[in-house]
Amino acid sequence: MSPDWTGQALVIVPTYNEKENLAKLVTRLRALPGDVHVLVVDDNSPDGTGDIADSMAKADPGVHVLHRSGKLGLGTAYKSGFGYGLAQEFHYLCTMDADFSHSPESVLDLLGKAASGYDLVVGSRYVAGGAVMGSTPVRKFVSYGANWLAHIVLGVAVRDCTAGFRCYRRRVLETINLDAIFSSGYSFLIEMAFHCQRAGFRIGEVPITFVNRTEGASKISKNEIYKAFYTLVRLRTQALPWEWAVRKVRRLVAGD
Ligand SMILES: Nc1nc2c(ncn2[C@@H]2O[C@H](COP(=O)(O)OP(=O)(O)O)[C@@H](O)[C@H]2O)c(=O)[nH]1
Ligand SMILES: [Mg+2]
Repeated sequence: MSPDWTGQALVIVPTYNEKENLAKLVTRLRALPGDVHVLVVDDNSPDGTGDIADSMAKADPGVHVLHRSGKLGLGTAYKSGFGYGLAQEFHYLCTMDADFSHSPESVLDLLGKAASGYDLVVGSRYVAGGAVMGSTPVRKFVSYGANWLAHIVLGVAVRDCTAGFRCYRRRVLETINLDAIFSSGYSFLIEMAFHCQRAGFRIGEVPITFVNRTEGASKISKNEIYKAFYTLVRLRTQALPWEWAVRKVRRLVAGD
């Protein structure tokens, strides 16, 4: 029997000014097999995205909405979504952008792999079969560079640790102390990948074709790029004393 997630999956979609994309995206997600629910986490988008989400939620109990007071960052939007999804007893909590960079149908690939025994599944541009379409050379360089640095500096094994297209099993989100995650913005993704690996969770990747958005504007700023570098340094320096202590205890136990 193939793994089943029917009625157990929630896709968290953080939104800030996504009025061109949201209704189409939610419709495609709700058309997936297995009654995949959708949670929109909207930060009081000035373009009225929150109202679109509300009217869809009114018409379909499988659509949920969280409204926040203002633009509080991508990382904290994920955290709010996780809190909601855990309280509602979902077992698979996925995250994706609202802008169709992540194909709604590929959610099934994430869920399939998670349900087959993986704790975190990442929709990855940088594994065999993955691709990037329509991105500018600068953006490609930044994304590739951030991933390379996360690998070199932090030892993160996930090939695409800045990807926001993910599926977490609920036990991951119950185990990792989300309140202790420092990053409020895009760096949250690197930080979560790092903590999941350290906690020993089984992490898998499925190839995706990332298509740069054609509607609406990207919200990533230069500031977020600087913060990502700071996150790498911060996590590295925090991790060092801890690793030293583990090595010491291991040596003591081994008696040398
Ligand atoms: N709720 C919320 N959503 C955000 C925020 N910043 C970005 N987003 C959403 O997060 C997703 C990723 O942002 P996006 O602009 O696509 O980033 P990019 O793909 O790196 O260019 C999109 O669905 C955005 O609308 C934020 O501060 N709050
Ligand atoms: Mg995007």
